[in-house]
Amino acid sequence: MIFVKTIRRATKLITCIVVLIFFSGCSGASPPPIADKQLETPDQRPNIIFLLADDQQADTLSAQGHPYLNTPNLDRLAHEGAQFNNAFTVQPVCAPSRFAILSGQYERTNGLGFSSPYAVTEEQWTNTYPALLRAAGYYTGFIGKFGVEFYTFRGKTDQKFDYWRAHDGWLNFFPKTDNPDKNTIKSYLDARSSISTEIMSEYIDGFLDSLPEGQPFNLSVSFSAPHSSITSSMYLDADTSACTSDQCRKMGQPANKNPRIADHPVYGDLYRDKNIPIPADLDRDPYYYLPQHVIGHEKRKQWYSYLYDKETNQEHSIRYFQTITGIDKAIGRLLEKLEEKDLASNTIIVFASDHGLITGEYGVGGKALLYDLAARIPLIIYDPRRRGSLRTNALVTTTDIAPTLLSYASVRIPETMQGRKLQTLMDNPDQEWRDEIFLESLTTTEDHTMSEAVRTRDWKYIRYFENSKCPYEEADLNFADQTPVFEQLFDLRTDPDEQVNLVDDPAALETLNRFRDRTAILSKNLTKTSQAYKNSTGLAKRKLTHGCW
Ligand SMILES: [Ca+2]
Repeated sequence: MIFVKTIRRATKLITCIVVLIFFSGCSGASPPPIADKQLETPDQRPNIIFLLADDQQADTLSAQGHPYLNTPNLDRLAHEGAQFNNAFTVQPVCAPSRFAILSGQYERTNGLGFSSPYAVTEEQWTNTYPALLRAAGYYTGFIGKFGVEFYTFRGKTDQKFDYWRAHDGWLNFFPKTDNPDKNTIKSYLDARSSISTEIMSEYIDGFLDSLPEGQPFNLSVSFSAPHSSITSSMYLDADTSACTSDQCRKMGQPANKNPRIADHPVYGDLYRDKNIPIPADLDRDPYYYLPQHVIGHEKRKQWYSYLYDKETNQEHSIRYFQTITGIDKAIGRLLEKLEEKDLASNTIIVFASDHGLITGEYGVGGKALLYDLAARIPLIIYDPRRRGSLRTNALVTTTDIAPTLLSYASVRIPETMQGRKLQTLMDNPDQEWRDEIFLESLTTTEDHTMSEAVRTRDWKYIRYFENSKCPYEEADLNFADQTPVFEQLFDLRTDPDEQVNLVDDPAALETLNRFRDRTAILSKNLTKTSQAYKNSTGLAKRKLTHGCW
Protein backbone atom coordinates (compact mmCIF):
# COMPACT_ATOMS: atom_id res chain seq x y z
CA MET A 1 0.00 0.00 0.00
CA ILE A 2 2.79 2.42 1.00
CA PHE A 3 4.56 1.44 -2.22
CA VAL A 4 1.43 2.27 -4.28
CA LYS A 5 1.08 5.64 -2.53
CA THR A 6 4.74 6.41 -3.17
CA ILE A 7 4.30 5.59 -6.83
CA ARG A 8 1.20 7.81 -6.98
CA ARG A 9 3.07 10.68 -5.28
CA ALA A 10 6.01 10.23 -7.63
CA THR A 11 3.71 10.17 -10.65
CA LYS A 12 1.96 13.34 -9.43
CA LEU A 13 5.35 15.02 -8.92
CA ILE A 14 6.61 14.04 -12.38
CA THR A 15 3.34 15.24 -13.93
CA CYS A 16 3.74 18.53 -12.09
CA ILE A 17 7.34 18.92 -13.26
CA VAL A 18 6.32 18.18 -16.88
CA VAL A 19 3.46 20.65 -16.67
CA LEU A 20 5.83 23.17 -15.05
CA ILE A 21 8.26 22.84 -17.93
CA PHE A 22 5.52 23.49 -20.47
CA PHE A 23 3.34 25.99 -18.72
CA SER A 24 5.59 27.55 -16.02
CA GLY A 25 3.03 26.79 -13.32
CA CYS A 26 1.32 23.79 -11.69
CA SER A 27 -2.20 25.09 -11.20
CA GLY A 28 -4.42 27.96 -12.06
CA ALA A 29 -2.16 29.40 -14.82
CA SER A 30 -3.53 29.49 -18.36
CA PRO A 31 -1.29 28.11 -21.13
CA PRO A 32 0.98 30.71 -22.76
CA PRO A 33 0.59 31.57 -26.47
CA ILE A 34 1.85 29.07 -29.05
CA ALA A 35 4.82 31.28 -30.00
CA ASP A 36 6.14 31.14 -26.39
CA LYS A 37 5.78 27.36 -26.32
CA GLN A 38 7.83 27.08 -29.51
CA LEU A 39 10.66 29.09 -27.94
CA GLU A 40 10.74 26.69 -25.00
CA THR A 41 10.50 23.43 -26.98
CA PRO A 42 12.20 23.17 -30.39
CA ASP A 43 9.71 21.95 -32.98
CA GLN A 44 10.89 18.55 -34.20
CA ARG A 45 8.08 18.00 -36.71
CA PRO A 46 9.39 17.23 -40.20
CA ASN A 47 9.44 19.75 -43.02
CA ILE A 48 7.10 18.81 -45.87
CA ILE A 49 7.65 19.58 -49.56
CA PHE A 50 4.94 18.75 -52.09
CA LEU A 51 5.99 18.83 -55.76
CA LEU A 52 3.38 18.68 -58.53
CA ALA A 53 3.97 18.28 -62.26
CA ASP A 54 1.38 19.39 -64.82
CA ASP A 55 0.10 16.66 -67.20
CA GLN A 56 2.93 14.17 -66.51
CA GLN A 57 2.01 10.56 -67.32
CA ALA A 58 2.45 7.91 -64.62
CA ASP A 59 5.30 5.96 -66.19
CA THR A 60 7.46 8.86 -67.36
CA LEU A 61 10.38 8.24 -64.99
CA SER A 62 13.48 6.24 -65.70
CA ALA A 63 12.76 4.55 -62.33
CA GLN A 64 9.59 3.18 -63.95
CA GLY A 65 11.64 1.66 -66.76
CA HIS A 66 10.90 4.36 -69.34
CA PRO A 67 12.92 3.60 -72.47
CA TYR A 68 14.10 7.16 -73.19
CA LEU A 69 13.65 9.42 -70.20
CA ASN A 70 16.48 10.22 -67.82
CA THR A 71 15.23 11.40 -64.40
CA PRO A 72 18.04 10.57 -61.93
CA ASN A 73 16.79 12.78 -59.10
CA LEU A 74 13.21 11.53 -59.19
CA ASP A 75 14.66 8.02 -59.46
CA ARG A 76 16.61 8.58 -56.25
CA LEU A 77 13.47 9.67 -54.40
CA ALA A 78 11.63 6.65 -55.83
CA HIS A 79 14.36 4.15 -54.99
CA GLU A 80 14.85 5.43 -51.44
CA GLY A 81 11.18 6.14 -50.79
CA ALA A 82 7.73 4.73 -51.54
CA GLN A 83 6.65 4.46 -55.16
CA PHE A 84 2.94 4.02 -55.92
CA ASN A 85 2.31 2.19 -59.20
CA ASN A 86 -1.48 2.52 -59.00
CA ALA A 87 -2.00 6.16 -58.06
CA PHE A 88 -4.93 8.00 -59.69
CA THR A 89 -6.38 11.47 -59.82
CA VAL A 90 -10.06 11.43 -58.92
CA GLN A 91 -10.72 13.92 -61.77
CA PRO A 92 -8.23 14.09 -64.66
CA VAL A 93 -8.13 17.78 -65.50
CA CYS A 94 -6.12 20.63 -63.99
CA ALA A 95 -8.13 22.79 -61.57
CA PRO A 96 -10.43 20.13 -60.04
CA SER A 97 -7.50 17.75 -59.65
CA ARG A 98 -5.45 20.43 -57.92
CA PHE A 99 -8.24 21.31 -55.52
CA ALA A 100 -8.86 17.61 -54.83
CA ILE A 101 -5.21 17.45 -53.74
CA LEU A 102 -5.48 20.58 -51.60
CA SER A 103 -8.83 19.66 -50.01
CA GLY A 104 -8.73 15.84 -50.02
CA GLN A 105 -12.16 15.87 -51.69
CA TYR A 106 -13.86 15.00 -54.98
CA GLU A 107 -15.19 17.79 -57.21
CA ARG A 108 -18.70 16.50 -56.52
CA THR A 109 -18.11 17.42 -52.88
CA ASN A 110 -15.97 20.56 -52.87
CA GLY A 111 -17.70 22.06 -55.93
CA LEU A 112 -14.53 23.16 -57.72
CA GLY A 113 -14.47 22.32 -61.42
CA PHE A 114 -14.46 23.84 -64.90
CA SER A 115 -18.19 23.19 -65.34
CA SER A 116 -19.25 23.75 -61.75
CA PRO A 117 -21.30 26.80 -60.72
CA TYR A 118 -19.23 27.28 -57.54
CA ALA A 119 -16.11 29.06 -56.36
CA VAL A 120 -13.97 27.96 -53.41
CA THR A 121 -14.71 30.06 -50.30
CA GLU A 122 -12.29 31.25 -47.62
CA GLU A 123 -14.00 28.86 -45.19
CA GLN A 124 -13.28 25.95 -47.53
CA TRP A 125 -9.69 27.12 -47.83
CA THR A 126 -9.22 26.80 -44.04
CA ASN A 127 -9.62 23.03 -44.46
CA THR A 128 -6.93 22.59 -47.12
CA TYR A 129 -3.57 21.09 -46.21
CA PRO A 130 -1.55 24.35 -46.61
CA ALA A 131 -4.01 26.30 -44.42
CA LEU A 132 -4.14 23.59 -41.75
CA LEU A 133 -0.34 23.27 -41.66
CA ARG A 134 0.01 27.04 -41.37
CA ALA A 135 -2.54 27.12 -38.56
CA ALA A 136 -0.52 24.39 -36.84
CA GLY A 137 2.62 26.54 -36.82
CA TYR A 138 4.23 25.65 -40.15
CA TYR A 139 5.93 28.32 -42.29
CA THR A 140 4.23 27.82 -45.67
CA GLY A 141 5.11 28.66 -49.25
CA PHE A 142 3.60 28.21 -52.70
CA ILE A 143 5.57 28.42 -55.94
CA GLY A 144 4.26 27.97 -59.49
CA LYS A 145 0.82 27.15 -60.85
CA PHE A 146 -1.76 27.65 -58.11
CA GLY A 147 -4.31 26.61 -60.70
CA VAL A 148 -7.43 26.57 -58.52
CA GLU A 149 -8.85 29.22 -60.90
CA PHE A 150 -12.26 29.78 -59.27
CA TYR A 151 -12.22 31.12 -55.70
CA THR A 152 -13.64 34.04 -53.76
CA PHE A 153 -10.29 35.32 -52.46
CA ARG A 154 -8.68 36.07 -55.84
CA GLY A 155 -6.05 38.77 -55.42
CA LYS A 156 -5.52 37.78 -51.78
CA THR A 157 -3.83 34.42 -52.30
CA ASP A 158 -0.48 35.84 -51.25
CA GLN A 159 -1.97 36.37 -47.78
CA LYS A 160 -2.74 32.66 -47.46
CA PHE A 161 0.97 31.75 -47.46
CA ASP A 162 4.12 33.12 -45.84
CA TYR A 163 5.96 32.93 -49.18
CA TRP A 164 4.08 33.27 -52.48
CA ARG A 165 5.46 33.19 -56.02
CA ALA A 166 2.59 31.75 -58.02
CA HIS A 167 0.04 32.23 -60.79
CA ASP A 168 -3.30 30.98 -62.09
CA GLY A 169 -3.87 29.97 -65.68
CA TRP A 170 -1.36 28.88 -68.30
CA LEU A 171 2.30 29.75 -68.44
CA ASN A 172 4.46 29.88 -71.55
CA PHE A 173 7.95 28.38 -71.71
CA PHE A 174 9.48 31.90 -71.63
CA PRO A 175 6.85 33.41 -69.36
CA LYS A 176 8.40 36.83 -68.78
CA THR A 177 8.47 37.76 -72.47
CA ASP A 178 6.01 35.49 -74.24
CA ASN A 179 3.08 35.04 -71.88
CA PRO A 180 0.01 36.73 -73.38
CA ASP A 181 -1.54 37.37 -69.96
CA LYS A 182 0.82 39.63 -68.06
CA ASN A 183 -1.20 39.19 -64.85
CA THR A 184 -0.03 35.60 -64.60
CA ILE A 185 3.65 36.48 -64.46
CA LYS A 186 3.78 39.31 -61.92
CA SER A 187 5.30 36.96 -59.34
CA TYR A 188 8.22 36.02 -61.57
CA LEU A 189 9.54 39.29 -62.97
CA ASP A 190 12.60 39.48 -60.72
CA ALA A 191 13.83 35.99 -61.63
CA ARG A 192 17.22 35.74 -63.34
CA SER A 193 16.25 32.89 -65.64
CA SER A 194 13.84 33.26 -68.55
CA ILE A 195 12.64 29.61 -68.59
CA SER A 196 9.56 28.61 -66.55
CA THR A 197 10.90 25.58 -64.65
CA GLU A 198 14.24 27.29 -63.97
CA ILE A 199 12.34 30.27 -62.57
CA MET A 200 10.50 27.93 -60.15
CA SER A 201 13.87 26.48 -59.14
CA GLU A 202 15.21 29.95 -58.29
CA TYR A 203 12.22 30.62 -56.05
CA ILE A 204 12.64 27.26 -54.31
CA ASP A 205 16.12 28.51 -53.34
CA GLY A 206 14.54 31.82 -52.33
CA PHE A 207 11.99 30.10 -50.10
CA LEU A 208 14.64 27.96 -48.39
CA ASP A 209 16.76 31.09 -47.81
CA SER A 210 13.77 32.81 -46.18
CA LEU A 211 13.05 30.21 -43.48
CA PRO A 212 12.59 31.48 -39.94
CA GLU A 213 14.54 29.79 -37.13
CA GLY A 214 12.93 26.94 -35.20
CA GLN A 215 9.77 26.61 -37.31
CA PRO A 216 8.99 23.61 -39.56
CA PHE A 217 8.02 24.47 -43.13
CA ASN A 218 5.67 23.31 -45.82
CA LEU A 219 6.50 24.20 -49.42
CA SER A 220 4.19 23.42 -52.35
CA VAL A 221 5.71 23.70 -55.82
CA SER A 222 3.49 23.28 -58.87
CA PHE A 223 5.61 23.18 -62.00
CA SER A 224 3.85 24.30 -65.18
CA ALA A 225 5.55 21.50 -67.14
CA PRO A 226 5.18 19.33 -69.20
CA HIS A 227 1.84 21.04 -70.03
CA SER A 228 1.14 21.86 -73.71
CA SER A 229 1.29 25.62 -73.06
CA ILE A 230 4.94 25.11 -72.13
CA THR A 231 5.92 22.65 -74.84
CA SER A 232 4.11 24.42 -77.68
CA SER A 233 5.64 27.77 -76.72
CA MET A 234 9.26 26.55 -76.81
CA TYR A 235 9.46 27.88 -80.36
CA LEU A 236 6.74 30.44 -81.05
CA ASP A 237 8.49 32.22 -83.91
CA ALA A 238 9.10 29.15 -86.04
CA ASP A 239 9.11 29.35 -89.82
CA THR A 240 5.71 27.81 -90.56
CA SER A 241 5.64 28.41 -94.29
CA ALA A 242 5.84 24.69 -95.04
CA CYS A 243 3.00 23.77 -92.65
CA THR A 244 -0.42 22.78 -93.83
CA SER A 245 -2.08 22.41 -90.40
CA ASP A 246 -2.52 24.56 -87.29
CA GLN A 247 -0.83 21.87 -85.29
CA CYS A 248 2.23 21.96 -87.52
CA ARG A 249 2.35 25.73 -87.10
CA LYS A 250 2.56 25.16 -83.34
CA MET A 251 4.78 22.11 -83.11
CA GLY A 252 6.11 21.28 -86.55
CA GLN A 253 9.53 22.86 -86.31
CA PRO A 254 12.14 21.34 -84.00
CA ALA A 255 12.39 23.58 -80.91
CA ASN A 256 16.19 23.49 -80.99
CA LYS A 257 15.99 25.78 -84.03
CA ASN A 258 15.13 28.46 -81.49
CA PRO A 259 18.45 30.27 -80.81
CA ARG A 260 17.32 30.92 -77.21
CA ILE A 261 17.56 27.20 -76.38
CA ALA A 262 19.60 25.65 -79.21
CA ASP A 263 22.60 25.03 -76.93
CA HIS A 264 20.67 24.38 -73.72
CA PRO A 265 21.71 21.04 -72.13
CA VAL A 266 18.08 20.00 -71.59
CA TYR A 267 16.00 21.92 -74.15
CA GLY A 268 18.46 21.71 -77.07
CA ASP A 269 19.35 18.31 -78.47
CA LEU A 270 18.37 15.99 -75.60
CA TYR A 271 16.28 12.99 -76.82
CA ARG A 272 16.52 14.19 -80.44
CA ASP A 273 18.63 11.14 -81.35
CA LYS A 274 15.90 8.74 -80.15
CA ASN A 275 13.52 7.11 -82.55
CA ILE A 276 10.43 7.64 -80.40
CA PRO A 277 7.52 5.52 -81.66
CA ILE A 278 4.17 7.01 -82.62
CA PRO A 279 1.07 5.48 -80.89
CA ALA A 280 -0.31 2.65 -83.02
CA ASP A 281 -3.88 3.98 -82.72
CA LEU A 282 -2.97 7.62 -83.53
CA ASP A 283 -4.64 7.53 -86.94
CA ARG A 284 -7.68 5.62 -85.81
CA ASP A 285 -11.08 7.31 -85.99
CA PRO A 286 -11.71 8.60 -82.43
CA TYR A 287 -15.38 7.72 -82.79
CA TYR A 288 -14.35 4.06 -82.99
CA TYR A 289 -13.70 4.29 -79.24
CA LEU A 290 -16.21 6.90 -78.12
CA PRO A 291 -19.15 7.54 -80.46
CA GLN A 292 -19.94 11.08 -81.55
CA HIS A 293 -23.17 11.20 -79.52
CA VAL A 294 -21.00 10.69 -76.40
CA ILE A 295 -18.14 13.12 -77.08
CA GLY A 296 -17.48 15.39 -80.05
CA HIS A 297 -13.75 15.60 -80.60
CA GLU A 298 -13.55 18.73 -82.75
CA LYS A 299 -14.15 21.11 -79.84
CA ARG A 300 -11.84 19.08 -77.57
CA LYS A 301 -8.99 19.68 -80.00
CA GLN A 302 -9.61 23.41 -80.00
CA TRP A 303 -9.78 23.62 -76.23
CA TYR A 304 -6.61 21.78 -75.45
CA SER A 305 -4.28 22.47 -78.37
CA TYR A 306 -3.39 18.83 -77.90
CA LEU A 307 -3.52 17.77 -81.51
CA TYR A 308 -1.45 14.79 -82.41
CA ASP A 309 -0.71 13.79 -85.97
CA LYS A 310 2.11 11.82 -87.56
CA GLU A 311 3.84 14.99 -88.66
CA THR A 312 4.19 16.41 -85.16
CA ASN A 313 4.04 13.46 -82.76
CA GLN A 314 7.78 12.94 -82.29
CA GLU A 315 8.40 16.64 -81.71
CA HIS A 316 5.62 16.55 -79.10
CA SER A 317 7.31 13.62 -77.35
CA ILE A 318 10.80 15.16 -77.43
CA ARG A 319 9.58 18.39 -75.85
CA TYR A 320 7.43 16.46 -73.35
CA PHE A 321 10.42 14.39 -72.23
CA GLN A 322 12.75 17.41 -72.18
CA THR A 323 10.43 19.40 -69.93
CA ILE A 324 10.11 16.40 -67.57
CA THR A 325 13.91 16.23 -67.37
CA GLY A 326 13.81 19.99 -66.71
CA ILE A 327 11.66 19.29 -63.63
CA ASP A 328 14.09 16.56 -62.59
CA LYS A 329 16.97 19.08 -62.75
CA ALA A 330 15.03 21.47 -60.53
CA ILE A 331 14.47 18.63 -58.05
CA GLY A 332 18.21 17.88 -58.15
CA ARG A 333 18.93 21.48 -57.23
CA LEU A 334 16.33 21.28 -54.43
CA LEU A 335 18.07 18.19 -52.97
CA GLU A 336 21.43 20.01 -53.07
CA LYS A 337 19.96 23.05 -51.36
CA LEU A 338 18.42 20.93 -48.59
CA GLU A 339 21.88 19.42 -47.96
CA GLU A 340 23.51 22.88 -47.95
CA LYS A 341 20.97 24.09 -45.41
CA ASP A 342 21.32 20.94 -43.27
CA LEU A 343 17.60 20.26 -43.75
CA ALA A 344 17.77 17.03 -45.77
CA SER A 345 17.45 14.56 -42.90
CA ASN A 346 14.15 15.99 -41.63
CA THR A 347 12.40 16.98 -44.87
CA ILE A 348 9.75 14.79 -46.48
CA ILE A 349 9.31 15.13 -50.24
CA VAL A 350 6.16 14.06 -52.06
CA PHE A 351 6.02 14.12 -55.86
CA ALA A 352 2.92 13.72 -58.05
CA SER A 353 1.22 15.07 -61.18
CA ASP A 354 -2.25 16.60 -61.44
CA HIS A 355 -3.12 13.96 -64.07
CA GLY A 356 -1.61 12.12 -67.01
CA LEU A 357 -2.06 12.81 -70.73
CA ILE A 358 -3.36 11.16 -73.89
CA THR A 359 -0.83 11.85 -76.65
CA GLY A 360 -2.54 10.57 -79.79
CA GLU A 361 -3.83 7.27 -78.41
CA TYR A 362 -7.48 6.52 -79.26
CA GLY A 363 -7.04 9.06 -82.09
CA VAL A 364 -7.29 11.93 -79.59
CA GLY A 365 -5.18 13.96 -77.21
CA GLY A 366 -5.52 15.71 -73.88
CA LYS A 367 -7.31 14.83 -70.65
CA ALA A 368 -10.74 14.88 -68.92
CA LEU A 369 -11.32 11.26 -69.98
CA LEU A 370 -11.12 8.41 -67.48
CA TYR A 371 -8.68 6.23 -69.41
CA ASP A 372 -5.60 5.28 -67.36
CA LEU A 373 -3.39 7.40 -69.61
CA ALA A 374 -5.14 10.51 -68.29
CA ALA A 375 -6.20 9.32 -64.82
CA ARG A 376 -3.10 7.48 -63.57
CA ILE A 377 -0.35 9.63 -62.07
CA PRO A 378 3.19 9.25 -60.75
CA LEU A 379 3.34 9.34 -56.93
CA ILE A 380 6.47 9.11 -54.80
CA ILE A 381 6.77 9.71 -51.06
CA TYR A 382 10.31 10.14 -49.78
CA ASP A 383 10.81 10.24 -46.02
CA PRO A 384 14.53 10.41 -45.13
CA ARG A 385 13.76 9.23 -41.58
CA ARG A 386 12.53 5.92 -42.95
CA ARG A 387 14.75 3.02 -43.96
CA GLY A 388 14.03 0.83 -46.94
CA SER A 389 12.19 1.44 -50.18
CA LEU A 390 8.69 0.36 -51.10
CA ARG A 391 7.01 -0.26 -54.45
CA THR A 392 3.33 -0.90 -54.11
CA ASN A 393 0.43 -1.71 -56.46
CA ALA A 394 -2.15 -0.61 -53.87
CA LEU A 395 -4.88 1.66 -55.28
CA VAL A 396 -4.47 5.23 -54.03
CA THR A 397 -5.91 8.57 -55.15
CA THR A 398 -5.24 12.29 -55.03
CA THR A 399 -7.67 12.57 -52.10
CA ASP A 400 -5.12 10.62 -50.02
CA ILE A 401 -2.42 13.28 -50.41
CA ALA A 402 -3.76 15.95 -48.01
CA PRO A 403 -4.45 13.44 -45.16
CA THR A 404 -0.93 12.06 -45.66
CA LEU A 405 0.76 15.48 -45.50
CA LEU A 406 -1.26 16.44 -42.40
CA SER A 407 -0.35 13.18 -40.68
CA TYR A 408 3.36 13.87 -41.12
CA ALA A 409 2.80 17.08 -39.15
CA SER A 410 0.60 15.31 -36.55
CA VAL A 411 -2.28 17.57 -37.55
CA ARG A 412 -5.81 16.21 -37.15
CA ILE A 413 -7.36 15.19 -40.48
CA PRO A 414 -10.74 16.94 -40.99
CA GLU A 415 -13.66 14.52 -41.22
CA THR A 416 -14.66 16.18 -44.48
CA MET A 417 -11.52 14.87 -46.21
CA GLN A 418 -12.36 11.77 -48.25
CA GLY A 419 -8.97 10.09 -48.59
CA ARG A 420 -6.83 8.07 -46.21
CA LYS A 421 -3.34 8.69 -44.90
CA LEU A 422 -0.84 6.60 -46.85
CA GLN A 423 1.42 6.09 -43.83
CA THR A 424 -0.99 3.27 -42.89
CA LEU A 425 -0.03 1.49 -46.09
CA MET A 426 3.67 2.35 -45.94
CA ASP A 427 3.98 1.11 -42.36
CA ASN A 428 2.36 -2.20 -43.25
CA PRO A 429 2.24 -2.85 -47.02
CA ASP A 430 0.61 -6.27 -46.54
CA GLN A 431 -2.37 -5.01 -44.62
CA GLU A 432 -5.87 -4.97 -46.05
CA TRP A 433 -6.33 -1.88 -48.20
CA ARG A 434 -9.11 -0.70 -50.52
CA ASP A 435 -9.71 -2.95 -53.54
CA GLU A 436 -11.48 -0.38 -55.73
CA ILE A 437 -11.41 3.35 -56.38
CA PHE A 438 -14.07 5.67 -57.76
CA LEU A 439 -13.20 8.27 -60.42
CA GLU A 440 -15.29 11.04 -61.96
CA SER A 441 -15.10 13.55 -64.79
CA LEU A 442 -17.65 16.32 -64.35
CA THR A 443 -16.16 18.55 -67.03
CA THR A 444 -18.77 19.30 -69.70
CA THR A 445 -17.10 22.10 -71.65
CA GLU A 446 -16.15 21.65 -75.30
CA ASP A 447 -18.50 18.73 -76.00
CA HIS A 448 -17.41 16.66 -73.03
CA THR A 449 -20.01 14.78 -71.08
CA MET A 450 -19.99 13.58 -67.49
CA SER A 451 -18.52 10.17 -66.75
CA GLU A 452 -17.76 7.98 -63.75
CA ALA A 453 -15.56 4.93 -63.33
CA VAL A 454 -14.68 2.20 -60.89
CA ARG A 455 -11.10 0.92 -61.16
CA THR A 456 -9.81 -2.22 -59.49
CA ARG A 457 -6.38 -3.78 -60.01
CA ASP A 458 -7.77 -5.95 -62.83
CA TRP A 459 -10.78 -4.13 -64.28
CA LYS A 460 -12.10 -0.73 -65.22
CA TYR A 461 -15.74 0.16 -65.84
CA ILE A 462 -16.66 3.64 -67.20
CA ARG A 463 -20.17 5.00 -67.75
CA TYR A 464 -20.98 8.21 -69.66
CA PHE A 465 -24.11 10.37 -69.30
CA GLU A 466 -25.92 12.58 -71.75
CA ASN A 467 -25.56 15.59 -69.51
CA SER A 468 -23.29 18.21 -71.03
CA LYS A 469 -24.87 21.27 -69.41
CA CYS A 470 -22.43 24.01 -68.47
CA PRO A 471 -22.58 25.04 -65.71
CA TYR A 472 -24.21 21.95 -64.27
CA GLU A 473 -26.79 22.01 -61.49
CA GLU A 474 -26.95 19.94 -58.31
CA ALA A 475 -29.68 17.70 -59.76
CA ASP A 476 -27.33 16.79 -62.63
CA LEU A 477 -25.10 14.99 -60.12
CA ASN A 478 -27.87 12.54 -59.17
CA PHE A 479 -26.70 9.87 -61.57
CA ALA A 480 -29.02 7.33 -59.95
CA ASP A 481 -31.84 9.05 -61.88
CA GLN A 482 -30.02 8.91 -65.22
CA THR A 483 -29.35 6.18 -67.76
CA PRO A 484 -25.81 5.98 -69.17
CA VAL A 485 -25.55 6.73 -72.89
CA PHE A 486 -22.39 4.65 -73.23
CA GLU A 487 -20.36 2.17 -71.17
CA GLN A 488 -16.87 0.70 -71.35
CA LEU A 489 -15.46 -2.36 -69.59
CA PHE A 490 -11.77 -3.24 -69.81
CA ASP A 491 -9.97 -6.35 -68.56
CA LEU A 492 -6.67 -4.76 -67.54
CA ARG A 493 -4.95 -8.14 -67.09
CA THR A 494 -5.07 -8.82 -70.83
CA ASP A 495 -5.72 -5.27 -72.08
CA PRO A 496 -3.75 -2.73 -70.00
CA ASP A 497 -4.03 -0.16 -72.81
CA GLU A 498 -7.84 -0.19 -72.55
CA GLN A 499 -8.42 -0.90 -76.23
CA VAL A 500 -11.06 -3.67 -76.20
CA ASN A 501 -14.45 -2.69 -74.80
CA LEU A 502 -16.06 -5.83 -73.38
CA VAL A 503 -19.50 -4.31 -72.75
CA ASP A 504 -21.09 -6.41 -75.51
CA ASP A 505 -19.09 -9.56 -74.77
CA PRO A 506 -21.46 -12.22 -73.34
CA ALA A 507 -18.52 -13.81 -71.49
CA ALA A 508 -18.07 -10.59 -69.49
CA LEU A 509 -21.75 -10.05 -68.66
CA GLU A 510 -21.52 -11.17 -65.05
CA THR A 511 -18.51 -8.90 -64.44
CA LEU A 512 -20.27 -6.05 -66.21
CA ASN A 513 -23.33 -6.36 -64.01
CA ARG A 514 -21.18 -6.49 -60.89
CA PHE A 515 -19.42 -3.25 -61.90
CA ARG A 516 -22.69 -1.59 -62.90
CA ASP A 517 -24.08 -2.27 -59.43
CA ARG A 518 -20.93 -1.26 -57.62
CA THR A 519 -20.55 2.01 -59.58
CA ALA A 520 -24.19 2.89 -58.92
CA ILE A 521 -23.74 2.38 -55.17
CA LEU A 522 -20.47 4.32 -54.93
CA SER A 523 -21.87 7.15 -57.06
CA LYS A 524 -25.04 7.40 -54.98
CA ASN A 525 -23.08 7.40 -51.71
CA LEU A 526 -20.69 10.08 -52.94
CA THR A 527 -23.54 12.30 -54.13
CA LYS A 528 -25.26 11.94 -50.76
CA THR A 529 -22.09 12.78 -48.80
CA SER A 530 -21.41 15.68 -51.16
CA GLN A 531 -24.86 17.18 -50.75
CA ALA A 532 -24.55 16.96 -46.96
CA TYR A 533 -21.17 18.75 -47.15
CA LYS A 534 -22.53 21.46 -49.43
CA ASN A 535 -25.55 21.99 -47.17
CA SER A 536 -23.39 22.34 -44.06
CA THR A 537 -20.61 24.43 -45.63
CA GLY A 538 -22.55 26.69 -47.97
CA LEU A 539 -20.62 27.08 -51.22
CA ALA A 540 -20.29 30.37 -53.11
CA LYS A 541 -21.62 30.74 -56.64
CA ARG A 542 -19.00 31.86 -59.12
CA LYS A 543 -19.45 34.62 -61.68
CA LEU A 544 -20.10 33.21 -65.13
CA THR A 545 -20.07 35.42 -68.18
CA HIS A 546 -21.40 33.00 -70.77
CA GLY A 547 -21.68 29.24 -70.38
CA CYS A 548 -18.89 28.23 -68.02
CA TRP A 549 -16.45 31.08 -68.65
CA1 LIG B 1 -2.79 19.66 -65.85
